[in-house]
Amino acid sequence: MIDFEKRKKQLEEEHKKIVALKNKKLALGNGIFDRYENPILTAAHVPLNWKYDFNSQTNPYLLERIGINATFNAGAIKFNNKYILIVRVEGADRKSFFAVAESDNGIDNFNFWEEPVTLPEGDNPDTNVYDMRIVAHEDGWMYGLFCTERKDPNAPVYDQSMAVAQCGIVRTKDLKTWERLADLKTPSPQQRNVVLHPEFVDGQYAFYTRPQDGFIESGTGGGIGFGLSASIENAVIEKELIVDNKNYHTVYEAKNGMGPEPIKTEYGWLFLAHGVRNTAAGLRYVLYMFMTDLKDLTKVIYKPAGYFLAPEGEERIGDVSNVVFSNGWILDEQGTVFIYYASSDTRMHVATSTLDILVDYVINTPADGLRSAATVDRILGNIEKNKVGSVI
Ligand code: M1P
Repeated sequence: MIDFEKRKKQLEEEHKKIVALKNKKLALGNGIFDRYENPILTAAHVPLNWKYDFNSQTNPYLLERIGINATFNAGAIKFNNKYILIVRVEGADRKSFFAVAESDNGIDNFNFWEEPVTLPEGDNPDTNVYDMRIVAHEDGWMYGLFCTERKDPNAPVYDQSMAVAQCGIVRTKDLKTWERLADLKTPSPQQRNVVLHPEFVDGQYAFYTRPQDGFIESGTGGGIGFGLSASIENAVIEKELIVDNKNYHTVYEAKNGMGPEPIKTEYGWLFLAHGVRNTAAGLRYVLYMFMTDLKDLTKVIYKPAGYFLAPEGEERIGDVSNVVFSNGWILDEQGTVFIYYASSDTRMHVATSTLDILVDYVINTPADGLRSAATVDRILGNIEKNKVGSVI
C-alpha cells in the first residue's frame, strides 16, 4: 500500500509551487517586445481535482485518472480587472475543451477557475473544440468564436482522419454562462481561425475568416478573409474578400490565419496573425503583424517584412514542434499590450510591448522586398545611414 496522505500532500505542494512561480522579463530583447522567463500555463497548472480521485477507497494507489496533455492557444480578455485567458486544454485522450484562467498582473500566477467551461452544443455535436477568440463586441455581448471539428461524413472507412472544421459561436456576459448560437455559414468547405470584428461595419457583424479547401492543406484558400453578416444568431457570410493572402517565398507561403481581434489605433487597425511555411522538418508557424485602413478594413496599409515573433529555445519543442500561435492579446489602460502565445501546441507564454511601440514597428519596419537583392539593398541603406554615427 502507498502512503496516500503523503503522496497527496506532495502533489499539492508541487502544484502550489508551479502556480505561485513568479515571472521575470528576459534581458535585452529586440526592443519590439519582451519575452518572459517562464511559460505562464502548462499542463501541470491544471487543478489536481480535475485529474485525481482523492478518495482512497476508489483510488487506493492515488493514480492520475484523467490525463491532461497540454494547455495552449488561449483567447484573452480583461474582465473585472483580471487578465483572463480562455485556454485550450487538451486531455490525454486528445479532446480539447475550454477552461478559464485568471491573473492579477497578466504575466504570472494564472489560476484556473474551479471547473472547465461547459460548452452548450447544437444539433450537430462537436467532436473537438479549440482556439477560442473572445471579443467584447459593441453590441454589449462577449462572443467566443472557436473551431468545431467533426468527422467528415464523406470519409471512406479506411481514412479515420478526414475532418471538417467550422466556426462555432457562443456568447456570454459573465464568462460563466454561455449561449450557443448557430455555426457560421460561409462559402468555404473548411473554416478555422475565424474572428469577430469588435465593431459593426455598415450596421452588420464583420468576421475575419480563413477559407480553406482541406482540413490541413489550404489548397486554393489560405488567406485571411473578410465577410459581413446581418445576423449573429444565424450568421451567414455570402461573400469572402481576401484581406491578406499567402505569398511565394514569405513566412506565410503555405497558409496564414488571424490571431486575436484587431486593435483600433489612430493610424489604422493593428493585426496579429500567424504565417505558415513548409520545410523539410514540417510546417513552421510564426507570428506576423500588419495594419489595415481605419475605414476600409480590407485594405492593408502597412506590413513589416517577415515575422514578428518566431519560436525560440524550448518554444521550438512540443507536440507540434516549431510552432508559435496566438489567439489572444490584451491592451490595458496603461497602453501595455500583453501578447499571449502558445509554443508548439504545448504551453502558454506571454510577451509584452506597448501600443506605441507596436504601431512604430508596423509603420516603420520595411515591407518584404520579396527578393534577396532587396534585403541586401535595405541593409546597405541602413549601414550608410549609420555612417554619421548615432543621432540622439
Ligand atoms: O498545429 C499548429 C496549429 O494548426 C492549426 O492552425 P491552422 O489552421 O492555421 O493550420 C490549428 O489546429 C491550431 O490549433 C494549431 O496550433
